[in-house]
Order: sequence, then C-alpha cells, then structure tokens
Amino acid sequence: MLGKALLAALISLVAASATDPYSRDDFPPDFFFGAATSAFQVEGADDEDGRTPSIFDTYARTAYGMSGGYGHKSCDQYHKYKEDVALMAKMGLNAYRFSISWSRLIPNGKGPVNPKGLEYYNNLIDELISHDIQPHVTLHHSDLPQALEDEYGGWLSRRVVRDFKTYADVCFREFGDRVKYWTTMNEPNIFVIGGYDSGFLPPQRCSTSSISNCSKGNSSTEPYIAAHNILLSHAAAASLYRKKYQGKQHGFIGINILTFVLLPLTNSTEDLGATERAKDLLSGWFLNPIMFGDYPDMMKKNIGSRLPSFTKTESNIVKGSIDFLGINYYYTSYIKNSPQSQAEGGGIFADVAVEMIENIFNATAMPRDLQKAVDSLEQSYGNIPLYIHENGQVTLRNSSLDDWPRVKYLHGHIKDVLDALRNGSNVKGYFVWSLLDLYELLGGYKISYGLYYVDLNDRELRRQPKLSAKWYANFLHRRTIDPKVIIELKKNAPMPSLHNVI
Ligand code: IFM
Repeated sequence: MLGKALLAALISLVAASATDPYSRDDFPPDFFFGAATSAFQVEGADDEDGRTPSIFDTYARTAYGMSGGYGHKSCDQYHKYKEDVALMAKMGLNAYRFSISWSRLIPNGKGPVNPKGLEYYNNLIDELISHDIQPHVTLHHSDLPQALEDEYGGWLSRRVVRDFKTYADVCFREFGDRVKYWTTMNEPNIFVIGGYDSGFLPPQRCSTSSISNCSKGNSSTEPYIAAHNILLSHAAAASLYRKKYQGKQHGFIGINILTFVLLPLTNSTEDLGATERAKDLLSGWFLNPIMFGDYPDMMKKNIGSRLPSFTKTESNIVKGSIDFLGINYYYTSYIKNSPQSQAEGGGIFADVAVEMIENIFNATAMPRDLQKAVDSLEQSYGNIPLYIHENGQVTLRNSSLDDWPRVKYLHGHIKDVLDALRNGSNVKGYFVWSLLDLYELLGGYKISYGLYYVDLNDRELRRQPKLSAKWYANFLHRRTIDPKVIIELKKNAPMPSLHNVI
C-alpha cells in the first residue's frame, strides 16, 4: 500500500515537473555550452619552459593568496591538456573558455616570443578543434607579467597599452586562424576594485581598506588610473584586430565584466538612488565608455579630477570596441545608500556613496537572477551578443562528489538563460565556472567550483567527475533525466554556507 502511494507520489512529481524541465533542444543548435578556466588557475608548470611569474603568482605566494596553498602545480593542465579535452568532449561541450598566460607566451611581457609557450597553446587549440570544441580565449585574466609590474607599475602606466597591443598582436597572428572568439580582459571591473581599491586581488595595492593591509597604493586614484589604461589597452587590441585580422580571420572580439543583480536594500528613495549609482560604478565604469564613449556622468561628478578623461581620439577608439560582451554572474547583491562615506580618500564605494552588501558565500539567501542580470544589461546597453562566460556554485573543495547544490544551481541558471532567450535576449553561449577544481582566486585550494574533483594528494592529479559533471553531460547529450534527480532538484535543499572559510 505504502509502495503504491510512493509510486503515485513519484509519478505526480515527475508529471508536475514536465512543465518545468527543459532540454538542450530548447536552445539554438549553434548555442555554445562550455566550461571555463584561466591560465594561472589551471595550468601549473609555473616555472617550466621559459614561463616567468605574473602578478597572480606573486599574489598567490603572499598573504591572502596563500590561504589554501600556492598554485604552482594546480591541475597541471599544461601537461594534461589532452586528458582534459577528452573529458570536455565526453561531456558534450562544444566550447572551452581559457586564457593565455602572457608571461608564458612572451616571458617578461615584451620582447621575443617563447617557442615553448607558442607550442603549448597551438597544441591545446589544435586538440580542441580536433574534438569540435570552439576555443574562446581571454588575453588577460588577473595575470599581468610581474616584470611589467616591476618595471613601470603595470596597469598604472600608459606604457602598458603598447605592450598589451603587441602581446595581442602575437596571439591574433599565431592563433587567429583557429580562434574566433577573443576576449581582451576578464572582469576588469572587479580586478581594479580588488587590486587597487581594497587590495584583496593582485597586485594588492590600496591605501584605505578594511579588508587588506597593503604595503603600497592609493585607493582614491589608482583604481581609476588602472581602469583607464585597461580600457585603452582593450581598445588598442580591438582596433588592431579589426584592422589587421578580422577581415581574413572572421572572428569576434569582446570584453568581459563581472555582473551582479543589484537590488536596493529597502524601497527608500535613498537606497533606490544608491542602486542606480552602484550600477553606474560596477558596469557603467567600463561599459559606458565602450558603448557611448565616456564615463557615466555620476562618476565624473562625484570623482572629479581623480577620474581620468578621454581625449576625443581615445573616446572614438574605445566607443564601439566590442562585437560581444562576456559576463560572469554568480549572485545578487543588496545596495544601501551610504551618505556619510562620501569623503575623498574613502575608496571607490565611498566616492559614489554606496555600500554593497554581498553574500558570496551564503547563496541560500540570494535570489537567482541571471535572467534579470541579462535583462538589466540589455536595457542599459541594447541587444549586443552576450556570452555567460562564468557561472557556478562554490563549495568546500574536499566535499562530497554528490554536489547537489551545484546541480541545483546549474539547473536553475541554465533555465534562466532559456527564459532570457525566450524573452528575446541575444545570449549566445553559457560556460560553467569551472571545468576542474582549480586554484581559486579567493580561497586557493580551500574552495572550489569544479565539475571535476582533483585530489591534490594524488600524484597523478586524476580528475573525478562530480554529480554536476554527469548532470551537465546528460543534459548536453539529451539523455532523459532520472526522475530521482528531478525530485531532488525540487527539494529545497540549502546551499552551502562558506562563511569564515577564507
Ligand atoms: O575564480 C574566479 C575567476 O578567476 C574570476 N571569476 C570569479 C571566479 C570565482 O571566484
């Protein structure tokens, strides 16, 4: 009797879910479903074959970056790329997002090209193409060559623009016959905040930070200078690509930003206004110059002469310098008006009088809003082709291979992408962060987002599929989803809370 009741309940749950599930076939056939990594986080071989350190290496060796260990071996993708590409193919991915290590390709950031670096990326790209996996390549993912940081202050100097353009030129020339999707920068909006305002990311510079003790920096000027040089470097590379390569290589060039859904903490006029200012700061800082040729008016007003200005020529090069926008989306944040902090020298959030109430490690409380993130960008910047370059669920690194929270997260967010598409948005691809358990930017080896677990105590660094990898593979291979999975997904299982882990 009980058995029958259970069976009936099971059938009704599966039936109820019939309106809810979706399949790969609901997406356009040419939609990219991939996974993502970045060079320093996955390659290892940090001092092999001529590679020199980047600012990410330096960060990983010191203070905050040390939490969880140093990433010199990481997943050793440098030696295991064939195995990793085979995993991707088995999972059914048709795209892989990775980044090139500038200091592996051009040791010290400028000068001769390293033949071993060239060989590695050629091999990786060829391996991907031979498995019908499109390479989506990022040029800078938090890893400026340390030599350029030491020589002239890296992104703080205008000299970086020429060196970045030369590096990009090498990449387009050597790999552009096979790489059709180029992203100049990963998350520059967070890179400049973490690297020059709060100091919790490379190159760890700050003067007023409640989070980090930096030995040098100036939080009231450097984030703006670094951002300006990043924008000019991006634009120089994009303009070069369009003039010299795009006509014959037929590829696309874009930039990536970390995006949030920003919600006012309360419905007060003050918090609503603060939310608009936070959007201007977190997206508009980079996207307004790229789409309209200048910084948001609010930033110009609040920051005054500390915000660099574009000459007419620069503005023309920056404006319209993307064919697509890549976004990384993880969570929603609440915004509070913070008038008392509007004094110069308080850091960039103080400059725009906002407080951001983040909850990165406690996703339980956070609404899922990838569709809202897409809608909000499209409202502000139009129907530009979008790629979800990163999206994923953090867990403790050595937790269970049965990563239900990650399966739930991915299931919900891919559905959001489908809803956005059905609503007319121009999303072209979705990448899970991350393919493997790699060296995490915040938290080293303590936390992870991977579809595959990598046991660091295993000398072979064998990759072990988590439930999420199997779930993603089932989805991509159009296999029927086990009803038990659907039932589990419907349960309101709590997301992990990782407070105080890093
Ligand atoms: O690991 C990082 C990645 O390098 C940039 N985007 C966010 C990820 C997770 O924190």
